[in-house]
Amino acid sequence: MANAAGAGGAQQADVAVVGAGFAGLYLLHRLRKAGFSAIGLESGNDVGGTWYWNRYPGARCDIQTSDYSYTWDPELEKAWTWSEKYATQPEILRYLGFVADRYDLRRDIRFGTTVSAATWDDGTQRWLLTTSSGAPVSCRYYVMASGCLSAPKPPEIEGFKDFKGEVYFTGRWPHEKVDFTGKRVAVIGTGSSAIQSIPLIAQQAAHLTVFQRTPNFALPAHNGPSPADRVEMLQKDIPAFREQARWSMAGVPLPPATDFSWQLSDAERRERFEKAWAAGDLVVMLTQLWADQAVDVDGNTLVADLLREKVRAVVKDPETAEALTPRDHPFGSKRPCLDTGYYATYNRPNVTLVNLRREPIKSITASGIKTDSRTVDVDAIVFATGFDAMTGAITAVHPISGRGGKSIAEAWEHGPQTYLGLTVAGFPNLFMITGPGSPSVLSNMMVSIEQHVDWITDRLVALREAGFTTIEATDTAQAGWQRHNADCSMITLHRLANTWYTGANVPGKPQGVMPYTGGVGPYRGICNEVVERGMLGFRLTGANGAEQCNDGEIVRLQPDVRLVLNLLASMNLPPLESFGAQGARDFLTQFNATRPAGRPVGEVVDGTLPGTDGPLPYRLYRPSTPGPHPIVVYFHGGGWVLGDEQSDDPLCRDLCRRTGMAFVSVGYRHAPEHRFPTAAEDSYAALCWIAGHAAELGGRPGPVSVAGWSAGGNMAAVTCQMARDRGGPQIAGQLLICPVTDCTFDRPSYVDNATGYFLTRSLMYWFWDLYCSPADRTDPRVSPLRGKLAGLPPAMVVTCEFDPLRDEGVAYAEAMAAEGVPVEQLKARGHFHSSFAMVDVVITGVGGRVQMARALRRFAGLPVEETPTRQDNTAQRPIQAAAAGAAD
Ligand code: N01
Repeated sequence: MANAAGAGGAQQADVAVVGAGFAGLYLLHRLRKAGFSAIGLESGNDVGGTWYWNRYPGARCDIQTSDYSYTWDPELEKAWTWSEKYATQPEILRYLGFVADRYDLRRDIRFGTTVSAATWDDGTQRWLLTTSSGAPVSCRYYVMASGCLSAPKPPEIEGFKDFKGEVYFTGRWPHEKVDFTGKRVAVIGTGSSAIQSIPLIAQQAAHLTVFQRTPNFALPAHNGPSPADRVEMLQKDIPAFREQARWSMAGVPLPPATDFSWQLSDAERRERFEKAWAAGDLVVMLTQLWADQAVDVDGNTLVADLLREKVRAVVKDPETAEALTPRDHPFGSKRPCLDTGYYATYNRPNVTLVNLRREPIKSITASGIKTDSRTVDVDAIVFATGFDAMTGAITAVHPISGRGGKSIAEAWEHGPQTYLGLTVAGFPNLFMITGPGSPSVLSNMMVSIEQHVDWITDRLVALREAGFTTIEATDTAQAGWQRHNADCSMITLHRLANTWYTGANVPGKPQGVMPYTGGVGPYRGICNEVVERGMLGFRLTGANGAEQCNDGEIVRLQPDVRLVLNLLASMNLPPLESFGAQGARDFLTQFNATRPAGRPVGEVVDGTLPGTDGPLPYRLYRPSTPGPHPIVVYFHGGGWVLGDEQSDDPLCRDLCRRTGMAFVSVGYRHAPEHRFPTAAEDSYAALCWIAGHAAELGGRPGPVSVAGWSAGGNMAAVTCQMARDRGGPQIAGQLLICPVTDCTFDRPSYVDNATGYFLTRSLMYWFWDLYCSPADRTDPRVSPLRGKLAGLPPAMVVTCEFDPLRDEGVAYAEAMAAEGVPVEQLKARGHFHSSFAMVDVVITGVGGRVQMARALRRFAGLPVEETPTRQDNTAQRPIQAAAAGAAD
């Protein structure tokens, strides 16, 4: 309980909490249990938050209520039973009232009170809050539990004030019953609120006119009792169910689909889709169809097309059906909706849809709404026009002034900047629950709210125990978090739509994906890691000058690279070199069998070609476009010891599709059976044969290009030097991906990345030892950096930040450039040695491979802007931007 009086008449509290919704109530409960005095400030006259304000007809949750409940007290879970799969707003509000009573929370909340200003005082190291009623509040910590969708967007339509009829906002619905019987009603907007309310308003109104700017994807809720399988799953082991939700991607215990769309037949895809449609569950439709549905435009289009069919199947008037069909954004990139009879409502004779894309609203008049081509007179207008989401409740409601008097609105002038979505540099002791930069609205809010409340409360306890009184994010940590968020947003498709997730719905708002798209489980892991690493990225201060600042960035790896490396670390594998050569080969075969199969290309042909000492296998990948195609001779990775012509299959397929060029992957012989210079000589012999038999392979005669990854990059570099020195063949260009270029092991990347990034320093030592005796190591056929570099073909050299081979790749690129070779470098930030080979696993590698494909096309004299297939999630935006996501 907060003290009633203190210095200057302010009410004193350890913590002030704005908002008495799900977040605020749980926080007040936890703070009290932890022995802090706390005061809740709530503008509504009772608890409920979003469920207090959003009382419009049809308002329900759209995450199953079994998942949309508090989980922090097992007794509470037993004490409440939801009546439906998706509870109504009144039932959810009753639940929150029940919780407030059960834990006696109302006594700490000042209702009907808004904060008019919050100011940090550096002298007292406290926040001072002025409020609309009651005494000001002085608190050590200030927590915004004010919700993500709680600041309704003002109606920015001209003439709004002239309307003489009834006006309603879905987000501020009156507490009294609203009766539309016999009335002409307009609804503006077709987001979740509109889609829930339109069918019910249509049942009452004499006529309903819906003004739609952008159609949205909506699925039937199939509401009713909670599904038996769900109830059974929950009841079988409640703690396990909850724990699984906490570590999932979306906060619901559903492991994501693992099959890729191209591995399924049309019939199999339809079957999955219909099953998801029948489930009536957004999370099922968003995550359970195929692995590429949320990360790849093509995989997503397959779902979106099936959803679009459903609209046509219900809505009888074809023009109305077309207008209701979303075509401008991938499914899931804008918040999809759950409906009950939404599309069928448009078959009613008393409902009209006005397509604002065809006839925009010009103004609101005294009697109705005027578009470009008609005036619709109405008795009531319902604004279902949404919210100034995520930042609105923090910047637009009251000024929050931090260190030096700077307001948070100023700090976020160009978009929200946070550390972990929880704190803001320059605003000590300020926390946000589910703020921008945290998973919040892209997750089951219950899971995210509880995680934030627990994290904050645990930190406050730890600060108290350690004698610290302030906590503040550092600029470095915050900038790193922004970068990490931007990296995450390159994986999903949210950035491809204009939505409230990106700020696009509010005129003038800075744009960018605001919620964290990396998933609630990974996010939880990161928040825990911040603590484990000594409050990394926070400055803590206390009495007598006590200070602790462990500065740094919590995530420097690309998000998907981090997941891959964490997974590998959790497997606790012995070092690869400990298996011996054959054992390591067997391991690689098994490892490769578990990776996503590469995507289809026009044709794959296996064959042999004559090598220096007998036949060598090759695998030819032909694009689906008519040939002949320019040829790329490809050399696989594996440290001259492992791999074969098929072991980089997904990468070859990917580059074949992106370039529209034919790839011939060569099976050169390996050490220790065949030591240096066998691999180099085999590779050169294969190059000569392929160049000489281009037409036979369906290739375009003329210069070929070479490409390779890792030791294959070494082969590609070496064969270019051999071809130059031995009279051909002519090479159009070389793509070297993380190549071995030199036998020196003391460059910084060998030291910095010696362990922890899969390719280790000791594994490289082992490869070198098996392939090449020390006396041979300076030979340019294995250390091309030691060779003559003038006169080599144009090159693209790709290096990864967290790769022992990074610096020798950069050195090779620089040395070639110094000798006049045209060189393009791609320095992939946050990536590791295998990033670009792990196609469809390391999604953030897409931008880099787009850039590589452009280089290969340029080498071959093909137009680089042409995209042969629309296979990656970068297809809808400029390729340069895609590449920038992966590279510095
Ligand atoms: O708001 P919205 P909402 N002229 O922003 C249109 C959650 N929620 O309140 O798309 C004409 O989605 C706007 O058009 P456009 C849920 O997360 C949950 O419906 O910008 N039209 C859009 O159609 C949801 O996503 C539940 O082109 C204008 C609509 O108004 C979030 O809250 C229920 C306009 C606004 O849709 C917000 O949903 C309800 C203008 N000037 C809400 N301005 C549950 O079931 C805006 N529009 C849990």
